[in-house]
Amino acid sequence: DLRTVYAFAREFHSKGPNIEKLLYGTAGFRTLHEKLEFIAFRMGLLATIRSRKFGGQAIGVMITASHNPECDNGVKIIDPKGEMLERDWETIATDLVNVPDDRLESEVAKIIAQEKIDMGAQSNVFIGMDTRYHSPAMGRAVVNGVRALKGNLRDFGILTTPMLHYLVYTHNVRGAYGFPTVDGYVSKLVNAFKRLRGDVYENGNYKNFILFDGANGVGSLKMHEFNRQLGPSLECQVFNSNGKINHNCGADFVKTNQRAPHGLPEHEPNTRCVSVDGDADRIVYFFTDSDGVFHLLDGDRIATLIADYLMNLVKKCGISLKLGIVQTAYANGASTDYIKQQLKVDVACVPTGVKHLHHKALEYDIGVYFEANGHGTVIFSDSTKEKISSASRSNETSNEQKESLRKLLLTIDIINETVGDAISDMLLVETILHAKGFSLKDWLATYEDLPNTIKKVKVQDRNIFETTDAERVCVKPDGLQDKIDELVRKYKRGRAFVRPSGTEDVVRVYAEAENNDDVQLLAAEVSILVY
Ligand code: NG1
Ligand code: ZN
Repeated sequence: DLRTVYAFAREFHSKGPNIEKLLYGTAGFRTLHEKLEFIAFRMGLLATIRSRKFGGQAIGVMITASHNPECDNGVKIIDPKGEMLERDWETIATDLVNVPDDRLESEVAKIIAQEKIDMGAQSNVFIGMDTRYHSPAMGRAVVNGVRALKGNLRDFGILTTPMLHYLVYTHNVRGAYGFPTVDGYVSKLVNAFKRLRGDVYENGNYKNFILFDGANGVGSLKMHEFNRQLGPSLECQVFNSNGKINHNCGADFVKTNQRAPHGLPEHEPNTRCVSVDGDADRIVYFFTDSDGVFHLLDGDRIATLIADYLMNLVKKCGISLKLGIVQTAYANGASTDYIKQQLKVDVACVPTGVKHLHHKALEYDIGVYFEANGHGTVIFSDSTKEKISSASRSNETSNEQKESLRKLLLTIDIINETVGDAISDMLLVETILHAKGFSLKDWLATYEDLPNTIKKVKVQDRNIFETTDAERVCVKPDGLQDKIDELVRKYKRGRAFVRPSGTEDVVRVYAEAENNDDVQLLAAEVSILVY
């Protein structure tokens, strides 16, 4: 009954006179939390309608602003296969959020008509949220949206973003991919991890101790649940678990500032450390060496480590599969060279935002995709999985090959293929370092990063900046790219690009060059052009 919807909106979740245009961006809607309640309500409506379109398959609504400061929040929708919301519906979501209160009713009716939704069909909305203090209020607004359209819902409370993706997907495939509960998720990952590790927890330079910066977010809470099941196989000491979310800590702080987070407990030099972000879908590794020098191992590193490991494993299995790595323009130039020249693996560059990376990775038998900031995962095509399981059943497969196939299958089980997942990525990296007998120093030695920096520039209107070629070339304003090229040419191994952020009201300037002084100069010069 659309009258009820309208009444709800007016009374509890009014948009009011707000006319600021809001966009469903790369991470859904994200802004100051005060501005978001009516959006959460409307996303509750939309998720209910979307679920009916799929005959009652679960649709997820996640309340989080990920690595943003505490004052921000956000809301995004998860599609039935655990993927990000389909493109066309991003536009529908944007339109729904931007109509004034008195047009909400007709806009909802329009969507129902256009999408031919049977409003008598089943509907299931799964809700999850991060640990921000305003997330429960946003969650209630989503609940009200779902109830207004008489949908069913399950509120899972505090969850990591990747957990909600997993729950939506496993529910819809009726457990084929794993048991559709948080416990089922933890067990799936930990069981595979333990079986790969075996009884020998340490190997060569690999020690089974790690320091885990939870960014004062949901990752720290959930890591405790993992720890209970991991037992002695991996000793993971969690810190930054109850302060202000992302404040002076977490993956974004560490990557952006290229320094260790606050709150790091006393430890031996060279100890393996990780930082995740506020909703635990991003991870970076780091350590401080015996000279007190900080070293970062970011998403590019993780991608190359995983690709190298999987390629060798596939080779040993005696099957042939095409593996590719997908990066964005933010990938360090040295990592791209290493992939091409040393790993000799296909590498693609796509625009920022996980959905672009995910989409491109689908083109490979095994697609490894990571943003430099540590957001990413690996996906295996259906035919790849079929090849692997039929090879492991075949009489022509040698025992040695069967052992490699067993490892490959377990590795797939550790991976959350639906979306980047900090904890799953960590367990995978730990498995690889253990198998190789690597310390972080050994891993770091595979290639040398070019010095680099990302600057934020506040501009009057970031929408005047337009890019092409996976954001590496700026086509508007006119002439800007030529000036950037001119600057870049002055620096050895120089590279720079500018693009408007999709999540903050800034233009981002990236620069890299052979030495740090050059990087700072180049970044400053390009920033002045933008400003
Ligand atoms: P924007 O604000 O569009 O640069 C940031 C990250 C992305 C991605 C999104 C979504 C950088 C440079 N950008 O996007 O990689 O993670 O947030 O959260 O890190
Ligand atoms: Zn995140």
